[in-house]
Amino acid sequence: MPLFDKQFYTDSVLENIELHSPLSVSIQAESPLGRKLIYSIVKGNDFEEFALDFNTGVIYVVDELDYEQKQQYELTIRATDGVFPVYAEVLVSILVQDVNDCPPEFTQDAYNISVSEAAPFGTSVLKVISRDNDTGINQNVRYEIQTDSSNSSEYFHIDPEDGSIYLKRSLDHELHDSHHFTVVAIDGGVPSLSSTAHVWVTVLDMNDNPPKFEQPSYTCFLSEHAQRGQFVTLVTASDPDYVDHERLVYTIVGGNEQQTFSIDHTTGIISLINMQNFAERSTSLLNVSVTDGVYTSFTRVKIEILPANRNNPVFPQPQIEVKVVENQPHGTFVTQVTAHDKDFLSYGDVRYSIPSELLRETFEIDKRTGVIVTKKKLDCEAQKLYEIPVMATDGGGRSGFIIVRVKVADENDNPPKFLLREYKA
Ligand SMILES: [Ca+2]
Ligand SMILES: [Ca+2]
Ligand SMILES: [Ca+2]
Ligand SMILES: [Ca+2]
Repeated sequence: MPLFDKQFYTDSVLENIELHSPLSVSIQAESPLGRKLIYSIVKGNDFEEFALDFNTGVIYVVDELDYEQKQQYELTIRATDGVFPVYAEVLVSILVQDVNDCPPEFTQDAYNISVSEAAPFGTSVLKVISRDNDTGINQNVRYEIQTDSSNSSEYFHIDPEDGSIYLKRSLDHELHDSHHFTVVAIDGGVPSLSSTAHVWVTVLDMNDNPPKFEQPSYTCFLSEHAQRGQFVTLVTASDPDYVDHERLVYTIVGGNEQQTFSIDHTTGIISLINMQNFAERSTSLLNVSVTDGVYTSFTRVKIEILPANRNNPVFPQPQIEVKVVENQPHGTFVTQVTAHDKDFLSYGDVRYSIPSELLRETFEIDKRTGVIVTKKKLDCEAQKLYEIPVMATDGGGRSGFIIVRVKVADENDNPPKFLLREYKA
């Protein structure tokens, strides 16, 4: 009967061994009769990963081994006498050794998460998990964030040991409404293997900004003829927070004591609603607010009333009478007339004139002050009385009149005495 040189054999082989490589184990049996022996595998090679040289007993690996599938083989090798049907068997234990041939694998290729911009730094937002089918250091995984163009690594930090992702700083929906980065899992093999997964972060909007008026102040004009319900102006505010876009509320908070104006709370349209006393002042100044429910901002709305020319200039009396001593030099003061006009601006701005060409040869009026002076010496003997029509005209062409009666006094008399005598008579 053949006799093996060992009671059993062991060998180990890397799982990535090249096909048709021999194992290092040397199996030897001898025939006591010195006859030639033939080797064969009789058991443990169901899938024919191994082949045996029947002459030499050298075992070859002929199909791929995979530590992750099968870590050990027990082959039964038979040595048979070439002449007589006698044989002996021995066990060969083949241990498959792990090599780092499995990359870590994430449980998901992509992670989609939503994080509120109100979440403070340090918040844990996600935990990525990977598996590595190797053993030992070949399956020890560490995690990293791959730096990418959008600088997401400024915002996120990953625990290299357990894959937890934290906020390094709080997010800002208004700045970036989403982030994307890749995480990489790297095993400890030499050389190492790695794989990546995408992380998509949607930044949820919160109300963290105040609304702002498009203009710090508004000026608009409204005719004095305006009617009830008439559009006055529109104020508009914007809010960087998307969640507030439909939420802004406008209010008049000052300058509207008589409730002359109203504002539409949602559109910001200001209209005229109370006609009572509305044109009393030429300017109204409203303080208008806008709020998103938390933050409030203000603007000023100046409403200028454009006047209508409703009134004539009016003199206090229809006529006045004055006396001027004869023979005074030209330029002598005669009198000053004043007319009033209730309208605003140019419609209330009065100019004076003497419409009579004939009288303008003798008298002159300052068109602004209403001061009348003589243009030449008066002669009591030639004309004792002048009746000067004076016209006051406003910027809209409306006018009023006064008659200025000028009595010419005799210079031979002492004027004060003359007056006294006149009163007595
Ligand atoms: Ca591995
Ligand atoms: Ca492996
Ligand atoms: Ca807001
Ligand atoms: Ca926001």
